[in-house]
Amino acid sequence: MTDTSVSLASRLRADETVVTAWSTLAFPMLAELLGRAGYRAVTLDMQHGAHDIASVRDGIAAARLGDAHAVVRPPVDDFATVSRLFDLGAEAVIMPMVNTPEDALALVAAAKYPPLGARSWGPHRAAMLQGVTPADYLERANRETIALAMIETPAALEALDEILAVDGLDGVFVGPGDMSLTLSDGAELNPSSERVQTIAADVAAKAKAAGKLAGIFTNSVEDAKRGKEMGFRFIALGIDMGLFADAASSMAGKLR
Ligand code: 3PY
Ligand code: MG
Repeated sequence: MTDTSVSLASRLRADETVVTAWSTLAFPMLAELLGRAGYRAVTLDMQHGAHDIASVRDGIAAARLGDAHAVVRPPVDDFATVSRLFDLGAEAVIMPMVNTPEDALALVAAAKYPPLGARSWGPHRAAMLQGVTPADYLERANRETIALAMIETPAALEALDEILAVDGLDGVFVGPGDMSLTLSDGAELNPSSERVQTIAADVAAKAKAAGKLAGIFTNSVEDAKRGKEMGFRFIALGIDMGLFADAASSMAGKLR
């Protein structure tokens, strides 16, 4: 069971490893189920998953009910939604396809209140969910809401040092699938390749040197363990559809 009164930010900053489930099915109860099943965090995916703002609104509360930290990935370049996700109680946002320091600055502007950013005031649901007063929410917000920039293209790798230097950006999150696709100009999808994994290790080291958090998406227990050894502390492992399909085919196979 996760103690969600301890924030995701404080866990990660204390170098704790947090594994997140990846939620694509827009049924909030599944977010609760994943938390109750033992995941410390659940990431609701609006980029490739079926989540919309209503399922995310309910999914964030459901994850919390299941004692899991709620994280959301918004659609590409949808910076306005970032503020809204924090307003709804997300503890972290993973922005896909951040390719330039300007993208990272736009993320920080949406994620952080002044002086770091330009987030507009209205975290009513977040304060209610976390059981804090608006004043307490404001006092903690810039520290406790985590903005992560996905690094998953050659452009992002080229600009990595500048992205990591953006004040207010909490960290980076490697997308090895897109990285394999973009590095090979569409020829290969191989998130576990040595090339991608070597680059991922470099991203983790650079993030650490810059004093930023590092996360990664993984497709197997082996890759998750490898990611942890590389220094990643926020590790995605297990997509709801895959978990369900594996369990279903195993059960159906037993009955055949
Ligand atoms: C990637 O691997 O590209 C991702 O975005 C993971 O979802
Ligand atoms: Mg991706």
